Amino acid sequence: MFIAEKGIEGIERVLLDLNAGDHRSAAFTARNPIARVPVLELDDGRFLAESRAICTYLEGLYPEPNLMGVTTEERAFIEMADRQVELHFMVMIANCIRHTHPGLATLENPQFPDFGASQGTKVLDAARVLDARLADQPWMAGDRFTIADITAFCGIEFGKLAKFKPADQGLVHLAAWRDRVAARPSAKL
Ligand SMILES: N[C@@H](CCC(=O)N[C@@H](CS)C(=O)NCC(=O)O)C(=O)O
Repeated sequence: MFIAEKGIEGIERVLLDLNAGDHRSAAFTARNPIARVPVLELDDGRFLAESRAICTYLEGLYPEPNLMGVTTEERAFIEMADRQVELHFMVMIANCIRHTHPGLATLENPQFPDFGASQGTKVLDAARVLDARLADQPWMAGDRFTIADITAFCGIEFGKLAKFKPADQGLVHLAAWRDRVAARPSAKL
């Protein structure tokens, strides 16, 4: 989604089948020893993992449209919003699904369903905080669309596997924000 928002062309996409264990192959762990996607292969043959690190790199190469902040102050506040939605919203959604959904049993072995359920409760608490934030501002980090919106949107879309829908919870601001992001061309890829 970040690549699409930037309009970057020419990055070849290689899809892996995680349930088949493609990311645990020797060929892939040579690229990222912790066996996680995504990984960006640079022209000089090095491999860059971690979504946010990849985004930082692409933001440097393709500064427009800016998604991570221009001034030091703006960069810091966008990073704060992005890390909050990643670590205190998306990770809980991921853990809830990874520990409760049968389709994730291959990746999360052993699963701890009680832990997953507790994470699901915390997702709702975090979602209420985000809903309150969006009552006062149009986007996750303030008055413009940024990487924090991409991270939160990916979390919410993943959350569908746990039947988490902001509208069903009465989170009207979060639901309206989600629909605004979903209408962007980058969300349709
Ligand atoms: N912090 C990493 C997380 C990467 C991650 O967990 N990716 C998942 C797919 S969304 C994965 O590779 N899962 C493989 C597994 O759980 O074995 C990032 O932001 O890139």
